[in-house]
Amino acid sequence: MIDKSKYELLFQVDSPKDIRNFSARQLKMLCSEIREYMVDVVSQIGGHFGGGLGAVELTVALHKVFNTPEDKVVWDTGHQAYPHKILTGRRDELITIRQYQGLSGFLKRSESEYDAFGAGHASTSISAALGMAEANKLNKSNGKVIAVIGDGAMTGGMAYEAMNNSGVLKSNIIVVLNDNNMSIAPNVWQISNYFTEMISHPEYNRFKGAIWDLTGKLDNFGDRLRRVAARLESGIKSIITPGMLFEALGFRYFGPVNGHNINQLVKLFEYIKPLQGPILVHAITEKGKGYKPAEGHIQRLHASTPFDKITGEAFKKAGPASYTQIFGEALVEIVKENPKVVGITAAMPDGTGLNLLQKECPDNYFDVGIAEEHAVTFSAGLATQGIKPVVSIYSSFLQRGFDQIIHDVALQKLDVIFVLDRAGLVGADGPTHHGSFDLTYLRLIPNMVIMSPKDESELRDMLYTAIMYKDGPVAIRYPRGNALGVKLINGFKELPIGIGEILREGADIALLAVGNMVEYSNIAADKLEEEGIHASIFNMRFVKPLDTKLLDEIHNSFDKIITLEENTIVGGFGSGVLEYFNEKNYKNNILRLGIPDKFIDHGTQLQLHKEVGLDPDSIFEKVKSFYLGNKISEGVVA
Ligand SMILES: Cc1ncc(C[n+]2csc(CCOP(=O)(O)OP(=O)(O)O)c2C)c(N)n1
Repeated sequence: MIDKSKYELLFQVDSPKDIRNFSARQLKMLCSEIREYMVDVVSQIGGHFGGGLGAVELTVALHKVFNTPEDKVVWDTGHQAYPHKILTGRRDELITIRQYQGLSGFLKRSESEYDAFGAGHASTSISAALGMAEANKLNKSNGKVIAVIGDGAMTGGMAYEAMNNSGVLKSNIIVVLNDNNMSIAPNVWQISNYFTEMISHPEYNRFKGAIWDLTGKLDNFGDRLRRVAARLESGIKSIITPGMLFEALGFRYFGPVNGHNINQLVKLFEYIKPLQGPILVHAITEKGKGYKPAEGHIQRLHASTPFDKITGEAFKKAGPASYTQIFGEALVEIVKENPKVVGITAAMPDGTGLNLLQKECPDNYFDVGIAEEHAVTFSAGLATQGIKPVVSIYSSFLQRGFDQIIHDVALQKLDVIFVLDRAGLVGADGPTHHGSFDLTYLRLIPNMVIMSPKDESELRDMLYTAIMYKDGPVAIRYPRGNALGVKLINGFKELPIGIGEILREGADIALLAVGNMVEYSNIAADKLEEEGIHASIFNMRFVKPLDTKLLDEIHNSFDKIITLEENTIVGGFGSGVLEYFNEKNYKNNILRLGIPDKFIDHGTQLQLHKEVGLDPDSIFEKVKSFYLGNKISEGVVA
């Protein structure tokens, strides 16, 4: 699949040690071979793309200059680390990335000693690197610690908390700001406007040129001149450079540098390597650098399914519209009728479907940056003034806003609507991105209404119901991927809060399902029929408040009951049913099916559903065994 013969250097590099003696010419050549290899691999199997292409020179320069893995490079978010994986002994395995049992698409400490810190969620690198730098002090180690963070990740508040703390501690930490002016969508980082203005200022460029002339000659002069030069440099910079913000936080600022000039980067990293205290290197890069079809389409090629190498066009799979699309369209319909409704995204307009609102009703649309916790409290503020915020955040990213949901929204009973896309197992992005916990972390919050649609038509109605509800926060959660393709009716229907429905009647066993598990239960029930087992299926719709009237009826009619949810088995829907039955002293046999209490790796959604026993076939087997009184290997029997 990969023609190795066209690579002159790449297949000689098995670890960073192999590049430490490379000449300037070889480094340049290696960079272009890494790019070509990334295009070769990712076009075949899909994956994150633009960020890695933009970080090639940074990666090579860091591994050339620093003594990794003893020196620690902490990559923020981790999607841009493909070149890092290629250089650190995982070149041949790259073809397995994001595939079941293959390499992770992000950083993973258990995968390589070069992955200094696990990642997947943004804005964590500086905090982690700072911890390592302080640990070095305590351990009396001289190891260097470098955090590499994108301008998108710099929109997350945690980065500033960590920088502030670094400045106070005066830690030996190097932060490389990989500034390509893009998040997944165009970045909403206000500071980048300031940078752009300063960088294009002629006076700044004159001074910068002079400083670089001087620092370029430093090797020929002694330490004293180095110190004088550093003072001069910082004196001038404190007046005019774009680094004033960082310098105010206690960082020495170097930049902006061309993040694609490998030799300049190597020189700079060699210069700063012996320096003490917090340092920030500001590298200007281009997302998708070096791959023509990505230019201008970089949003699409942030991460891609397999694509045509020549045109960059993704090979599309046909199928029903996604839940994301249905939600995005429904929200536009609602906002057009009711301009008090607004949509909020945390840097994921396309991923959440809010790009449709951005296009159709830009005044009702907010992208707040990669700042989920801020998104929640911002929405709470909007709600206090009679605006109806619909904040759409992936289930796993909303974990960031947990306290804000409790303290700023629910406690004040504010009408904020949380729309959780990517609930359940998301597939190739793996454990950092699985939406395994939301039913649990939302269910414990007073005043919260939680619903999950069985199909896209119900999603539309749930969104409308949430808009009409005026008694506090509502959460709607649905899975990644295509909906069922059911026919949609015009307009919306308001659903009664806390009321489920019976979808199928059978006297032998009751299946109580939420969300996508309703359809899976249906498929399993068809198979059970063939074996003479008649299951009733209840679409519970609401995880909170539970339909207790329906639960009472189910208690009266069935001995054996199974709950199904694509959420951790701990504390979710099934737990809620158990709690209710316990309160009522009901003694039915209950089996809970859900995601087991462990982190689930990556793979396709289908593979992962099979792995955890939540695909229709496994459900069929489990229901049958439970009904027949056999031992159940997965799932929890009360
Ligand atoms: C907490 C969190 N929210 C959202 C995301 C989704 N996400 C992944 S990469 C990315 C953009 C990152 O932009 P930047 O840091 O500039 O890196 P680039 O890809 O541009 O190199 C976003 C929003 C995430 N990984 N973590």
